[in-house]
Amino acid sequence: MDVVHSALHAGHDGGVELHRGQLVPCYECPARVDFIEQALRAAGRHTWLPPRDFPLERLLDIHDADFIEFLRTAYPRWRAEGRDGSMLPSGFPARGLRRDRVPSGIHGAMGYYAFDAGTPIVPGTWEAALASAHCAMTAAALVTEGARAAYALCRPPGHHAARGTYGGYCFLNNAALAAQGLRDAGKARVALLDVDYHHGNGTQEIFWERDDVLFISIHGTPDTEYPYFLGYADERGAGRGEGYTLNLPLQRGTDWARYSAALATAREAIQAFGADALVVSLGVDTYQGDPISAFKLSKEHFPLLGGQLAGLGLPKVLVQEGGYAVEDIGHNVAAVLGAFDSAVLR
Ligand code: Q9C
Ligand code: ZN
Repeated sequence: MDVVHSALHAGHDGGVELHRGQLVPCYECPARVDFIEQALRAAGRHTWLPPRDFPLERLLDIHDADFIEFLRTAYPRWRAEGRDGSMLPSGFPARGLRRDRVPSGIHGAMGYYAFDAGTPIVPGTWEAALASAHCAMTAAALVTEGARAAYALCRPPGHHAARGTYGGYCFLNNAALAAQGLRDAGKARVALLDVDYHHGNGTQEIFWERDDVLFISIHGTPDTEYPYFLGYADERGAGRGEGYTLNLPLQRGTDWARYSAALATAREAIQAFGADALVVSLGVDTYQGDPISAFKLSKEHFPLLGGQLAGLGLPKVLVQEGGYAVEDIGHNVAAVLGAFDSAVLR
């Protein structure tokens, strides 16, 4: 399978996050990519490609222009105040506060565009996020040019990033950009299946009112799990998009039996939709060893997950999202991709 990868991810490093009341090194770290790369190179049947370049305007199909401008200039603005280290916000426009104007100061602006204090911006963040988005867009281009499947080794991840907000370690919505790329190249109906442990709130928001992209997410219930404020089963889309969002929230402790039942429901919905292509937001933080998640999938289940996805028989763009059990992330990603490779000819 084609693997699209950029070394620029490594510049997004050294950040701290507010985690359960403490500042800790960000769980979303460069070593994640090193372990994935190692495992995929050991598998030996992948073609490694750099991302292509795309005009900045392509981001504006998915994100607001002021948000892109904020991300691009955020760290220099922080530096201009004489600060270094991680940029983190300390206040948000919650209920009762104004969100009709963006404060001119960097601290207020950060709170306006962020929705958590767990997503540090550091000097290399913008370049890394842009390269990550380009990896996903390149993978989509490869599929529109005839590849049966392509994998974007995206870091930072993307599915929490919405039209004009960032959080959950995500800045640009890589999977949404890939789906848009498929649409622009003539795939009429695109299914986007999010199997990351956390609800893909950003992707859901972006496609909420669209009927050309079906969004399905299987995730830990927001009643107890991040991002807490989106991802319930009664969220089904609006306007033309009504019925084109499907949330399958599951309890903490969910095992493969329950997980695979939700996966079967997702597969049926993708088939009923009549998708021409599939984007997978591939988080492997459903793994039992994940330090910030609570599902019970073990190593033997990732080839089964891959087989279920591959068996849909559609052109597929796989986009890396979460997975924080760093030592095992490579094994689990390679297990999913391995199943794709053996099923690709079917
Ligand atoms: N430090 C992805 O898997 N952290 N994002 C919650 C606050 C947010 C996960 C605790 C977890 C986001 C792409
Ligand atoms: Zn996640």
